[in-house]
Amino acid sequence: MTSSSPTTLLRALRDLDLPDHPEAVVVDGRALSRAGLREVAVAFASRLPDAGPVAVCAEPTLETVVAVSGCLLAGVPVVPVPPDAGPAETAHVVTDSGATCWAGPRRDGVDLPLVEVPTAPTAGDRGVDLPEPVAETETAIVLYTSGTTGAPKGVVLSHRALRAGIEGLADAWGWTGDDVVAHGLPLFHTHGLVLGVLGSLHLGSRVVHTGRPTPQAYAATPATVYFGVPTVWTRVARDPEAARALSGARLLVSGSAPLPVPVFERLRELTGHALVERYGMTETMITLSTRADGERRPGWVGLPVGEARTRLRAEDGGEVPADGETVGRLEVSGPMLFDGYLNLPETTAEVLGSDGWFATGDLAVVDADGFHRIVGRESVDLIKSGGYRIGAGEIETSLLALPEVQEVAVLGLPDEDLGQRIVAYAVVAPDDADDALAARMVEHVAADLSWHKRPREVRFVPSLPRNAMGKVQKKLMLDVPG
Ligand code: MLC
Ligand code: AMP
Repeated sequence: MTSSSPTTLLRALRDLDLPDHPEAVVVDGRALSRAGLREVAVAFASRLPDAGPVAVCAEPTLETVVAVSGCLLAGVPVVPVPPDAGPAETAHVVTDSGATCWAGPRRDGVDLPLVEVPTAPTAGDRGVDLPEPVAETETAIVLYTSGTTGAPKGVVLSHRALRAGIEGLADAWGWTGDDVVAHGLPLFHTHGLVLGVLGSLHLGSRVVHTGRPTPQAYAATPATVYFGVPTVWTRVARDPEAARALSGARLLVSGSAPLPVPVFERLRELTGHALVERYGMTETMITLSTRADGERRPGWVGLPVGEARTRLRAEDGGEVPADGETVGRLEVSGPMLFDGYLNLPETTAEVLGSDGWFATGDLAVVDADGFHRIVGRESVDLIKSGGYRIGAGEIETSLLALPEVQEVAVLGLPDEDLGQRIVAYAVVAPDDADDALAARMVEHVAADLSWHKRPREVRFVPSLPRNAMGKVQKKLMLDVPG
């Protein structure tokens, strides 16, 4: 085993060496200072029955922040579970991760021991020692994310990966303890949890979770840095009053999906800010970003962040010229990469080479200055809707469980608000093809998988276009107007 330095992740929380604030972390209107958070997080960790992993029902609450922080301070792997995950998805995450206990609101079908999450110290909690830091190569978090087929995969990220990713962003964005970060994103993904919350607890900025990320909620939350997925920014751009309220910010940052150029332009008019756009993945943290002190170019995601390195490969594996035009497959390397997909060594080996380069599945161009533009994804089966990554395959599998559904193909169609909206093309008996079945299909996915994976639309079709091998020709379907 190679030796590794002790983790310094969550430095500002562990060391309490930067100025504290009574509202260092605010979620849903409830606040903790950093010292207060450290005390309850350590108390939570002391209640854990064993070395985990700990499944945390990651509602946007202070309890989620306490539980996740406690696990990280104690070096116990944490597994955030989407709070709206249906029984099938919850059971998969709990079983696949090998979680040994559950924190947060109970969910049907989960029979793990429940660990209470304190948000105020009780007498017995006082004076619990801060755990010694684990090696930074240890697993910090397992984030479940969709692939093109099958159930979500557990992305294993070490303390080192999170720290390297966050520190890269500190450099790119001039992000310091003087900042106040505001966002209203879910606390079970990279963007809202790892960057918004853990980034702040590492760098010492205050962080305010706004609740649902509405334009009004952002406008009502004073901050220096606002994070949003493009859907959030699209909605802000349609609300001039809310947009203008953000003019005094230091940075407005967009990521998790492509920011439409008209939204960039409209927000520049309304707020005076050219948004910082950054590109990342659950597997890689944030790879590319425009810089606080550099050029912001609409439609482009900028330069490698921190120690991240990128390269573009042609279909034959050859190099792609840095001419700003030739499209290549984007590959990434650096200390912020994941360690692999949990329990899936073969799937991991398909994308993460022994040379340390990870094939993202995204297509990009790079110009002579090293500026990158993301052109799209190689597979039509990975959908981004509202910034959520959703596999067409998992929705198809879920829908095929309904006896009426004979065949189904799920696509992400362009959508002004969500970027892509999930549309299910279903073959059913003519007598079954009615609104009631369509509504039941939507409800079925929302309950079986999760709310944000539900199709926004169901289209009944007589057949699906297939090639000679019987494979559905989704690219052909995308070209046909609905
Ligand atoms: C919401 N609703 C529900 C529900 N959840 N109803 C029943 N059950 C549930 N579980 C209701 C709401 O109350 C609301 O009703 C309506 O549905 C719409 O809610 P919404 O929250 O506005 O949903 P929607 O419009 O679909 O979502 C837009 C969004 C959301 C932007 C808020 O997509 C979102 O939070 N996206 C963020 C995804 C994300 O963080 N991705 C990062 C991945 S990490 P009503 O009646 O009030 O309208 C990553 C790496 C990187 O990508 O690079 O960052
Ligand atoms: P996730 O694992 O949920 O983080 O999703 C990662 C995917 O989101 C990437 O592979 C990209 O396809 C997409 N993505 C993230 N940020 C951007 C961006 N700024 N522009 C375009 N696509 C993005």
